[in-house]
Amino acid sequence: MNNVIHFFQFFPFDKQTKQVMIFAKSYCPYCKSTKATFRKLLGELGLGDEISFKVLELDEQPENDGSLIQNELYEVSGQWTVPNVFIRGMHIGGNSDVQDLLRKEELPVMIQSQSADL
Ligand SMILES: N[C@@H](CCC(=O)N[C@@H](CS)C(=O)NCC(=O)O)C(=O)O
Repeated sequence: MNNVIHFFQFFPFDKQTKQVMIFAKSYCPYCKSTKATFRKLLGELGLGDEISFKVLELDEQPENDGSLIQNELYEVSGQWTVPNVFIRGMHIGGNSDVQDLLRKEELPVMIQSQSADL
């Protein structure tokens, strides 16, 4: 039996759990933008301690685990590119989606709202 890592090991699908999960690649400029956006926003909202913010760099995983996780991400979300962002287990999309939500002032709401609102 091998030790294949599955992407779902990295975040709970419990919508009550306040978590932002970003699948990224360390060299990807879109990922850098998304990570910076969330770090800034969580800081501005004073939620740095309250919300778990996780980043998994696919290109820094051992062996070909990153590719396997990327395949699974595609199966689950229909999205192949990174960043691939989830809030409370809900698929949000890539950097352009994140920046759109930020512009429309919907991102803070999505981060803060209770599960019933989503
Ligand atoms: N429109 C996408 C662009 C993302 C994108 O093109 N990411 C590149 C890496 S910089 C990618 O995932 N390429 C395919 C791959 O790395 O497998 C977004 O806004 O997130």
